[in-house]
Amino acid sequence: AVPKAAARGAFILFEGVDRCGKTTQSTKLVESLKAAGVNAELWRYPDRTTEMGKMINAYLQSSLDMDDGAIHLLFSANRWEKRAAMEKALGDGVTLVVDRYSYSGVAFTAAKEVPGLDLEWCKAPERGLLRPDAVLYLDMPVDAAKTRGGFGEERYETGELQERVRTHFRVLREDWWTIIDASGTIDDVHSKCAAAADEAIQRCREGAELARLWD
Ligand code: Z5A
Repeated sequence: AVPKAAARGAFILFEGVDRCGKTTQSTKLVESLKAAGVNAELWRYPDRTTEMGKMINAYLQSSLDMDDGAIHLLFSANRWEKRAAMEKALGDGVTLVVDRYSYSGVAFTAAKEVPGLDLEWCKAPERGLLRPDAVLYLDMPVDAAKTRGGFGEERYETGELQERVRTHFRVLREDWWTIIDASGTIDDVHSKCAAAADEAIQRCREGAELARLWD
């Protein structure tokens, strides 16, 4: 008999405004998946470790200036440079828990309201990248997120821009996303994330195919 192909891993994405808890929850989810015997890894965008990522890091920390269109394309290229590695890991059965991705890319650039860089322009370079199997959108008013530690240290961390980012996330939302109230305790939010992740992992085990943005 032909051996059955191993199940692929799931692509589970965390999105939401700054300080809503994406890093906390994505880290916790990977720990709990590993403890349950799931082969899981934490990835994040921007990936500041690559050459492109280093330029993005310098831009975010305001030590480098760049045209708004150019930095948008660089954030996108930072996902494209990792696309094949993501696809390989998923194919090898690794579940990828990802902290931010294309939706942040589109929501942030569109929120800058630069003439010509509308939502459709922002989405264009993202088309063809892998589509997540689940988006866990941590929902939280910007005013509440602002009270959490660390807000205000990087380029985009102003209340006004974050409000517009939240509005754009709302436009980008699709009905298959899981919207999670991020104002609960870390454990409450985690249990909701873990349930949604289990469901996505199960779907992938049952043969759900990888899709692409924005098909
Ligand atoms: N950006 C872009 O423009 N284009 C792109 O394509 C991409 C990104 C991918 C860097 O992102 C910037 O790049 C970001 C978007 C833009 N700009 N901004 N602004 P980043 O992911 O590197 O940003 P970050 O600074 O690492 O993460 P964050 O979004 O600011 O935070 P978070 O990950 O959502 O939250 P956290 O670090 O888990 O938690 C924040 C604090 O709250 C921390 O002290 C926690 O202990 C606390 N916390 C967390 N959960 C709770 C609960 N439930 N209760 C109480 N306190 C909590």
